[in-house]
Amino acid sequence: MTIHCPTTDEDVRSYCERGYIQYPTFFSPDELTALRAAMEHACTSTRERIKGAPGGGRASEEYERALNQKVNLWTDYPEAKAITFHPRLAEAARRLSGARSVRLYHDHALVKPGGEISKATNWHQDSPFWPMEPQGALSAWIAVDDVDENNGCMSFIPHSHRFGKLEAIPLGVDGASIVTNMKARGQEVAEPVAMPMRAGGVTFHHGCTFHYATPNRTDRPRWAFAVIYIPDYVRFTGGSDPAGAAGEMTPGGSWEHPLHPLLAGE
Ligand SMILES: O=C(O)CCC(=O)C(=O)O
Repeated sequence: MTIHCPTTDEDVRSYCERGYIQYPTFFSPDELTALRAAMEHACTSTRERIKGAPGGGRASEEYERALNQKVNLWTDYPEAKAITFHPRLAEAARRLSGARSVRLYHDHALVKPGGEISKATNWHQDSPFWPMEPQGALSAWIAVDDVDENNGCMSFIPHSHRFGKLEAIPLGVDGASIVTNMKARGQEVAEPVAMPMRAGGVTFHHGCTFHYATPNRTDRPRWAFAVIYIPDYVRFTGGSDPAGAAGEMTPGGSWEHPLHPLLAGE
């Protein structure tokens, strides 16, 4: 099957250089209508944050002021699965990460509440939270709403993935920031680049790229959906796995498991 993937060699070069890339019109807004309905259902029902995790994987109230999150919607909602398994999206991730194939780590709805309570998503890297080595895993962040700096669009620091994996930054703690930490160590950190885009736009970012999202100053929640891809050259390092497969995988081994299905390549 031919997959019409927009990712060119120049895109791969730019992603490797900067640690992120933006596709402003990856999906049409109509392609996301069913996903949005599934996300709304998951977020307004009793659906756990992380299914099977102790206490449903509930995050602190402070954390939920930055993000209301539901992990692995693909296991419950065919409408979410259609996007999580979307061949063009997965093929873009495969090409950008220089992999022969990519597997799913997990998907997640990322809903930033609006209004006074809304908080920024602190500057952080994703990789310290992922049981993976070497680095190379990446996220596709899909704008389900139009996003800008008024309602919680993402920002990235160019080239920051080159710092490699650093410390985990708590998202529920005011002022915690990997940028502040690095500057305190005398490191030069580039200026951030904001990523406003219309619904249907997608950014990909490397697991070590510093990223942030503004608080949502509007009175409506900001809806986004992210899919995280594991390149074939990345091993499971042991420890916890939000998909619930940790006990059935070998530390140091591959991510081959039905809960981490192959999404592109072979
Ligand atoms: O949606 C957000 O506010 C942050 C998302 C994020 O940090 C991520 O997708 O890695």
